[in-house]
Amino acid sequence: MKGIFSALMCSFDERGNVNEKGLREIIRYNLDVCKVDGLYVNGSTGENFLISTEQKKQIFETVYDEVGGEVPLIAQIGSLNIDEAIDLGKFVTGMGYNAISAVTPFYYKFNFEEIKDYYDTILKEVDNQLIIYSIPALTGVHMNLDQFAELFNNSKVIGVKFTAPDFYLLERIRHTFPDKLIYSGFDEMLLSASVLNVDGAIGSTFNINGQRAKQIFDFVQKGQLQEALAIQKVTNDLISEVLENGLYQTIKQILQSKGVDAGVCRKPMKPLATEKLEVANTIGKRYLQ
Ligand code: NGF
Repeated sequence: MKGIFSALMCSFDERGNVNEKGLREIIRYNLDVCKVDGLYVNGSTGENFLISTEQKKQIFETVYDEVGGEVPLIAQIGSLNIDEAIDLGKFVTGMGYNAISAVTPFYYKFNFEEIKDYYDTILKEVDNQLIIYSIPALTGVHMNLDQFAELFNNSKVIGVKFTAPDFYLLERIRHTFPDKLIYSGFDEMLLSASVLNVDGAIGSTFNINGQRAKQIFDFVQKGQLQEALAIQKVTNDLISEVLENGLYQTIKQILQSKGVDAGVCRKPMKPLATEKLEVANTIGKRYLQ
């Protein structure tokens, strides 16, 4: 469960249906070319919050089938509808997913007691281990060290996917909970998080740039910071251009240019205009041979 996990992309057709053949190709690219250590399924990058329960299950099944035990799988089952979260948690647990993960409930500005109750309720019903998905910039949910401690009190909560640029809090969590799994969530900050001894990272750009992410992580583990920095620099050049051009659409187009049927993004995300398609292809050629 340690190392570089891709926040797996999903291939959708023009009508928003899951393209299973394309999804399998994305998985193979991740495993065979990017050589990632695991997959995080139906996260933000998987456009999870834009799809139906049936589609989520279809994706969980297809991924499980294609991976066939090659790497560990984490299923993001978090939903504002707690019944859906429990249903999905049971579904993936029955299939054999190594862990579940759930984004902190958002939109209604839940207080911390409600957030804690959300996780405890899921874990009473689902016989699996859980990784908290904390992404304050998108959810508006900011938790402090004491609140993480309360969530970690539940022994089935085995870690956190920490997607925030708060290295003070990250260091405090690492120091206070040496036995919990901590995954860094911002790919452009992988080196800095690795220095703080995170156990791994989960990210969108690993779908195309997983090999460099693995190198950064490995160099830091070996204490070779200058080597890690050189690769983080190229990685950040790539990430800046991808962000500028449209994050998920550009990653999909780069995959497409590598022969992977990555499809399009779900509405309301818009397809790339022609000039931006060309920019995406150029980024792919420049950084990912
Ligand atoms: O896409 C976002 C939104 N964050 C991802 C990652 O934290 C999301 C990150 O890789 C994720 O893991 C998931 O799909 O659940 C960024 O895309 C990357 O660092 C570029 O900024 O913030």
